Amino acid sequence: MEKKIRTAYLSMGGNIGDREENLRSAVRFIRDHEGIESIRTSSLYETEPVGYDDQPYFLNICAEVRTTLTPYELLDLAHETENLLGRKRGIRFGPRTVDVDILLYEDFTSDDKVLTVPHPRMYERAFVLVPLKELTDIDVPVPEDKSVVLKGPFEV
Ligand code: PH2
Ligand code: MG
Ligand code: MG
Repeated sequence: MEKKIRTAYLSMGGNIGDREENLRSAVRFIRDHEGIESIRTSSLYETEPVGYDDQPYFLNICAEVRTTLTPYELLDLAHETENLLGRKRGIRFGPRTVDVDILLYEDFTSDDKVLTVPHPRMYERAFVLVPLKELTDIDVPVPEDKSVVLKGPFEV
């Protein structure tokens, strides 16, 4: 049976090492997966850390993927991507090479131990909403927020 193609939105960010190159590697790795039909990315933003102050500024982007993966398979791919880039789990909200979060997956919702979609904190975070707004007309409140600064186009 042919698999249906779904649209999902990801948030990606990091603040350790070569931040931009880490995001590029992450996007390439996701793009090259057989379950990903296409990926479209936002501009690149430099953002003030949220949740834990004593750490470097982040680079953040959002991505729209068209995928045949289920939400849980997409989550596995997000974790594989983080592992590839050597992410070590440490302080909650603390420094990381790359974090890949599922924001939205069509009209799918879940709130179990493994996956919460929509992402529970996305509507509070300018570093998510500002790049997300570039990719979709869905109704997201976009804060006027100096904590998020456009760095320019993001090219993979
Ligand atoms: N991710 C976090 C916590 N804080 N702050 C910024 N600016 N960007 C992030 O991607 C980020 C954060 C937890 O995932
Ligand atoms: Mg996160
Ligand atoms: Mg995460």
